[in-house]
Amino acid sequence: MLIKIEHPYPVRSSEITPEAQYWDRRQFMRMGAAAAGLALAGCAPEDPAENSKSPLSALKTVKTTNMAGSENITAYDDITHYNNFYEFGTGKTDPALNAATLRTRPWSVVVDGECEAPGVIDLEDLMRPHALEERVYRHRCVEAWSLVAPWVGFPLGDLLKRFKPTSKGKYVSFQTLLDERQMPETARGVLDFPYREGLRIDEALHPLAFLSVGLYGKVLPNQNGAPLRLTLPWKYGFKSIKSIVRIRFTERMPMTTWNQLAPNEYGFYANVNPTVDHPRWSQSRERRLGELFKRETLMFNGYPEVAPLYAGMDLRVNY
Ligand SMILES: Nc1nc2c(c(=O)[nH]1)N[C@H]1C(S)=C(S)[C@@H](COP(=O)(O)O)O[C@H]1N2
Ligand SMILES: [Mo]
Repeated sequence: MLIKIEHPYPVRSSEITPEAQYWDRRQFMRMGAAAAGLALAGCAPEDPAENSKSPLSALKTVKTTNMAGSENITAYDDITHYNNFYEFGTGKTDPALNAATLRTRPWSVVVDGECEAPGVIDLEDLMRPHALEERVYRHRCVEAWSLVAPWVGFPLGDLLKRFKPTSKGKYVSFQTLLDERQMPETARGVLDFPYREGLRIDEALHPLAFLSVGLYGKVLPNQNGAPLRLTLPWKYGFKSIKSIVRIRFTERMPMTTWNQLAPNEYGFYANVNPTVDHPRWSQSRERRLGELFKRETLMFNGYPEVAPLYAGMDLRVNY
């Protein structure tokens, strides 16, 4: 991001969870603890979520979709200890250290603007109509690190449609909680808090756009944006706003935090695009957390199905 801090990530390749192991684990769990316990004790695949001794509760999902091909799923410890969440500090390990002060219950979200059914809705009521599913997505930060994570949540569009956006609802804006008592770092003003993000309505309704409430089969850790965050796998990470308290339908393109701060560096669209460099560094390659060598960054982060959203647009201008 704007504040570029050199923070070489320690490579611990032993912590990579090969995809096969994660899926084996899911099968293992489906077999039932009683039968599997005896037969497979000692050779059960590692479960990084359990190894982390996460006290977070497990979430029931109806299906899993792997949207990262044969790529390894990043270790739970890496996904939860290398974060951007400036409300808890600008260092990559700060959110894991500091986000325990965030209170995620009770939690309510204001939905308003250009829609027929605005309201303040409690998180439980917000989630109730939605069956939770698991999506394995690539995530690419504008700072050129990346990861693959198994998120739990539901499609953003399913939620938005419940509020019946009107024909004037051409964009959706999102806002993060701002509470200095829970987020003491926000007093230092490194960003113009509250953190804000936005999407064009057709982007928000695209089936890939996801609202996450969990990670690795469990409730979302605070540092990853509990209790509710966007997950937009074809866009740079900063679009995936965390700890959302407000969703607003608007007629005009909304202001967003990074675009407002440095419009020449961070566009509104922020689609992952290896052919358009950041003014201060290349976007052609990335380093996956836990891996030694860089890999090529893919157009739309490897999600070409979103290309029709941008048909006819010059992606050099609309970066
Ligand atoms: N509220 C808020 N949301 C945020 C950020 C932030 O600083 N504050 N950082 C963004 C950036 S730059 C990235 S890369 C992702 C990181 O998500 P992760 O920590 O779950 O990997 O969160 C995004 N959402
Ligand atoms: Mo990012």
